[in-house]
Amino acid sequence: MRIVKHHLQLFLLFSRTADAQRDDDTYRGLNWQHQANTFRPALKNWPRFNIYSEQPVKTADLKRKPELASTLDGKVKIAISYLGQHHGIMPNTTRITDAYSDEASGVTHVYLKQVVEEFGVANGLANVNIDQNGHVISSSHSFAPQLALPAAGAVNFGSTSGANSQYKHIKLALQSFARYTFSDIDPQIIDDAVSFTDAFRTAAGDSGFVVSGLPGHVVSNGQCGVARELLQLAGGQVIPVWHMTMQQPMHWWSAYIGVEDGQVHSISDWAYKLEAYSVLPHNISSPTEGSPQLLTNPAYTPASPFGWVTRNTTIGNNVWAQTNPTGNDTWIGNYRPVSSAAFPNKVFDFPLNTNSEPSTYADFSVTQLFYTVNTMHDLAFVYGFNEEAGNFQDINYSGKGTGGDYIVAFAQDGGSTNNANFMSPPDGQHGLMRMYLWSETTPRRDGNLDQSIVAHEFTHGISSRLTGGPSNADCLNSGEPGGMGEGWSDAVAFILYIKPGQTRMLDVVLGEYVYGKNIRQYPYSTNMSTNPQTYKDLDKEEYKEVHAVGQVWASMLYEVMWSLIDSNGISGDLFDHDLSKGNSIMLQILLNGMKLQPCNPSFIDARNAILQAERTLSRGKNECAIWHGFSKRGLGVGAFFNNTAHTEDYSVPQECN
Ligand SMILES: *[C@@H]1O[C@H](CO)[C@@H](O)[C@H](O)[C@H]1NC(C)=O
Ligand SMILES: *[C@@H]1O[C@H](CO)[C@@H](O)[C@H](O)[C@H]1NC(C)=O
Ligand SMILES: *[C@@H]1O[C@H](CO)[C@@H](O)[C@H](O)[C@H]1NC(C)=O
Ligand SMILES: *[C@@H]1O[C@H](CO)[C@@H](O)[C@H](O)[C@H]1NC(C)=O
Ligand SMILES: *[C@@H]1O[C@H](CO)[C@@H](O)[C@H](O)[C@H]1NC(C)=O
Ligand SMILES: *[C@@H]1O[C@H](CO)[C@@H](O)[C@H](O)[C@H]1NC(C)=O
Ligand SMILES: CC(=O)N[C@H]1CO[C@H](CO)[C@@H](O)[C@@H]1O
Ligand SMILES: [Zn+2]
Repeated sequence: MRIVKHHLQLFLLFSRTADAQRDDDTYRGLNWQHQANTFRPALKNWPRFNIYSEQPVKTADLKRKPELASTLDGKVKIAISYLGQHHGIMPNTTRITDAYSDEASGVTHVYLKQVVEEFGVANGLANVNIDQNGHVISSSHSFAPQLALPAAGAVNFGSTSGANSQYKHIKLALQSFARYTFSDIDPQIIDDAVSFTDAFRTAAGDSGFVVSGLPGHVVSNGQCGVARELLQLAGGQVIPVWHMTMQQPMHWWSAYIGVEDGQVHSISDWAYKLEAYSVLPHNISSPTEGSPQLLTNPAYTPASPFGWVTRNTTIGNNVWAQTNPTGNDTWIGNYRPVSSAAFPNKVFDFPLNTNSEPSTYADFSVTQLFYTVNTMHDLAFVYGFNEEAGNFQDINYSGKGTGGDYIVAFAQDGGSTNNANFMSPPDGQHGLMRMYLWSETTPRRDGNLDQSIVAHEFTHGISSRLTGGPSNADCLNSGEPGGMGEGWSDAVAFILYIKPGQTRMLDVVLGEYVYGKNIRQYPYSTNMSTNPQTYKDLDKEEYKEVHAVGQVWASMLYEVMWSLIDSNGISGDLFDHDLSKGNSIMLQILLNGMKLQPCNPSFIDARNAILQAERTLSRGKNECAIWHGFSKRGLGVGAFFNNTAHTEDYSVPQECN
């Protein structure tokens, strides 16, 4: 294990003394409202362009030529004519790539590609749909405007004749592709082994050649198809690109690489994978709230562009999940459930029977832990705990931050009981999560099934990496800062499970599924009798322990959350990242505040960072709501502390009264 001891930080859940395709959304189908999105993962400056689409029309101009409606050829003519009349597209600038009549619907689909000389524009596409009577029912196109196109004869692929003169450009492109996929490709290998054959044509009719003799770790069969095409860039220019297609065991890449600059402008993976997990969904915190469901492709693409699983088991870029009955530190060889589906699909569908001992549902348990940690990774990514901010990922696709640090998550860890913990070293070293069994009930219960506990543990990773920067893991270790670390973890755990319809009357207890009762002294509540904790409590002897301090901090954050929800409402799905809603604002300013605050923050530093985060996010619109939340529990404008005492204050700034 690469955890350096003096950087090691162990966060316990609680202290005994105080008592979470095609069917992937690459293919958006003919949804007229969407921009074409055939390119992924989203590269910076990836080509975005407008789609001009029409809603279905009731009448068409071509009613006058019913004879055309009886054949496919006729319908293609209708399509071409329609594009000319309605979109100004000249027939000599198009190539028909596909056309067929769908038997079931009777609709004829005509697909076209923009061409300049003989070269297709990869993202200059059109389609026209025609009903049985020859009426155009809808159409769309993303053709580059004529003005943006290269002048006649100006399209340059090094030389249009012969592959060898294009060699240096191809070499540049291959190196750039290899870098993108994190494989090494020695220029010498290209020099020595590569050969070119003029014999390649894409399904869409673009021509090029085949490059052979490439290293096996770059392309499985050593071969790569290279077609000459054009690409519209975000800025509107249309440039020559190599359209390279390369097959690897896990991927089948389709990349568009600039001829001149060797830049990967766009890349997509034809390996559409199905990932399915039978688990408690992310908004159901434990088996008492709901039953497992089979979820397909739950990965959130912007955060996990290649899905969650990189092999046939619970191993991926964000987390490796496995059992750990010995409680040891090693994970590579530990037990993991194996997908029941044939590669590249992955299906983890295992039974859960909570009436029997956890060991009987180890497969389910590891699957659940893998799902919950990945979900937390993706959600936190959406709210800014990304590669640059030091998140936990093996490969950092953005090239920012440090990779090599997926989370090692132990399910049913035998090292202890009735607890959970997380170790969070600096960016670049694995986070380590241990989930123990709980012995308060018969049969025993499994901490993995309580997603709020996993969320709590994961949040230690967020707060630890965001406070003081990704490479400093020593900012929330003990005392008040350490206590706030516990508080943030509880806070994220309750924020995740707030649902539309709930109000500030809601009291939240944590860990009830595994522990039979609240693992904290008081429920999180906006009722001061139910939860009386205030800033001044930090002076009490029993509040010297981090989880006790954390309860005070989280109790304040609970007030702030409801204050924000009272004025902004509740988003039904935090993944929507709807920053007009109270629960989403809350999660966002918590994470932004962590990035803003100093190392070893005091309550006051952290409160101020949250206020500043709000000002940056919403220009003070919610500032008073935040003050009301904090001041209710003694952290008002006049609160202060010195080495011996915390002094409460219940006031808010004048403009908030
Ligand atoms: C396409 O046809 C139009 C009209 O016939 C003509 O003006 C234009 O120059 C042609 N464009 C090309 C690229 O051949
Ligand atoms: C969980 O989220 C899904 C999708 O947003 C929603 O359909 C479902 O009703 C939610 N369940 C609960 C218990 O909130
Ligand atoms: C899973 O993958 C491993 C390593 O790639 C392989 O050895 C094993 O046979 C695979 N298991 C199944 C059931 O496909
Ligand atoms: C667990 O670690 C201990 C101490 O390092 C070692 O003696 C023991 O063999 C390990 N057990 C297993 C099953 O790896
Ligand atoms: C707060 O809780 C107390 C004790 O449970 C209860 O009597 C009181 O009505 C509650 N207050 C509100 C405003 O709900
Ligand atoms: C700390 O603040 C308290 C409350 O204002 C005060 O009574 C005490 O004297 C201060 N202690 C020190 C060492 O300044
Ligand atoms: C492990 C990993 O992915 N590291 C990469 C993160 O990004 C930087 C910058 O591109 C690379 O140098 C690392 O190799
Ligand atoms: Zn904790």
